[in-house]
Amino acid sequence: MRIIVLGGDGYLGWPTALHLSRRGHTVALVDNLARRGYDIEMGVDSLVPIVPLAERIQRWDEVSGNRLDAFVGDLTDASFVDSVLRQFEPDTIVHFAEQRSAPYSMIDRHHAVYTQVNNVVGTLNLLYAVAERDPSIHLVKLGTMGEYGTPDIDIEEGFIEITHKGRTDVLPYPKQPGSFYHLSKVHDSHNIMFASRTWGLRATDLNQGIVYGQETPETTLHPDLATRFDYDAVFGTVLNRFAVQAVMDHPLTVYGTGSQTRGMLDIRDTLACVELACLNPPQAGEYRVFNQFTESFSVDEIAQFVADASPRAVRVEHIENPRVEKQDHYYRAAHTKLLDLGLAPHLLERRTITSLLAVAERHRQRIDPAAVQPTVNWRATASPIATSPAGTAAPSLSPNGVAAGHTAHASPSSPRTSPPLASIGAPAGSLTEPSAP
Ligand code: NAD
Ligand code: USQ
Repeated sequence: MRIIVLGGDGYLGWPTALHLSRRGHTVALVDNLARRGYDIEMGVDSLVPIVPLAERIQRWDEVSGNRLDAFVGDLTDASFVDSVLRQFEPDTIVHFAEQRSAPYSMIDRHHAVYTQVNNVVGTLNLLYAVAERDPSIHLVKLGTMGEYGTPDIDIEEGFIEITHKGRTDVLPYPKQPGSFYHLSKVHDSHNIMFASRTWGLRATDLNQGIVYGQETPETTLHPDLATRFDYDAVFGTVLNRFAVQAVMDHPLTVYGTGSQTRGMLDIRDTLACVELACLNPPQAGEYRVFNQFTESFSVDEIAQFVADASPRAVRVEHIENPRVEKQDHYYRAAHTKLLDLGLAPHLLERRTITSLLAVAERHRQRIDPAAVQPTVNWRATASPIATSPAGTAAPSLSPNGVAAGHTAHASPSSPRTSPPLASIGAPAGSLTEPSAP
């Protein structure tokens, strides 16, 4: 199968691309390298070093003998999106390429607008390109369990049967997202459902829970194949953050009561779920939703798991919750559709946490203690955020989402009309990176 992985330089996109490549698919990556730009803007870095995209791709070729094509450009540029589809002619597109941090989207108006424009416009451009080029392409889109929020009834997979005044229908499940980021996913879902119905597209919306872990069978084949590991308060997710906090002898930062509960999954299961979705496409015109998580835990439970697995003494601290979210709530969400397709989950075991702690321990000297405390307050319309190491104010974002002054990733000459294309066979200079912080 010919598969494009959008967001292929990111935490999940990179290992997914390697996995699909190793499984025999012909894979191309698309990324605008915005994620590397957010690091520069925030003055943080992945705990595990990641090499530039061109080097990663070259290394994968050497290690596996498999070629990955790469298109460096921005999904908000419609002509770029269209040209990628024209050149690669995919059967399937896996779409990870969005600004994915809830705290980042809640920093201030600027970051909220950026997040929604980046995510919603990028996905809209994609829907148009698919409809115009080849409506039979299967779109596998990464959504989030956070689209549903925490209602006081069971959460279904995308749709719910409702009887109202004697009539019954199956309708999209009500959405109560908890950040402007999560809202962008809701807007995407509506746009994808509409486009599928109107233009006969086939789409799978993967409402994914919080991912933990950093190693996959492919990323461990060589240090240059590692994926990123975020532990800072803006991009780090809860279990990964707690593992790093345990290693740095920092009390685990449980927000509020810690009874807020979320669906979660191992990074290896993200890869497996995406592949299952690709291999089992929906009918033309069908928009379907899979809830992509394997277990649910409260934040307190997660903290306790990490404390129990750590060889160091770990203190759990309940700090004031910077977010506006329900803490004591009902949570029961369906997640059978991927299991029905054959998913064999990696459930959270002590050894999973032990291996995550080992990764954090290996890179302990790279931990920046200043990155750990939450800085984004949901109740304020603007939060002062820690920025570059020099302490300068957050650079404004260019329309393609990279900190001003670090836009070298896009085609420097005419990014809107001439999408940069590079493959491992192309000259090394074809893939450019934002300059180091
Ligand atoms: P990430 O930020 O590490 O990766 C996203 C990639 O997309 C980055 O490399 C970024 O540069 C790229 N990108 C962003 N906007 C782009 C644009 N306009 N054009 C081209 N490239 C663009 O995020 P991740 O953790 O790998 O998450 C991937 C997807 O999975 C996201 O859509 C996210 O919402 C979803 N998701 C993630 C998690 C999680 O726990 N990490 C959980 C549920 C859902
Ligand atoms: N939390 C803490 N302490 C911390 C960090 C987080 O108590 O140090 C709590 C938060 O308050 C929240 C929960 O842990 O209740 C999860 O927070 P998170 O930052 O791990 O995850 P979230 O913001 O929900 O976002 C992440 C990804 C996002 C994805 C989402 C899936 O960044 O891309 O969409 O998980 S879901 O949660 O199902 O919506």
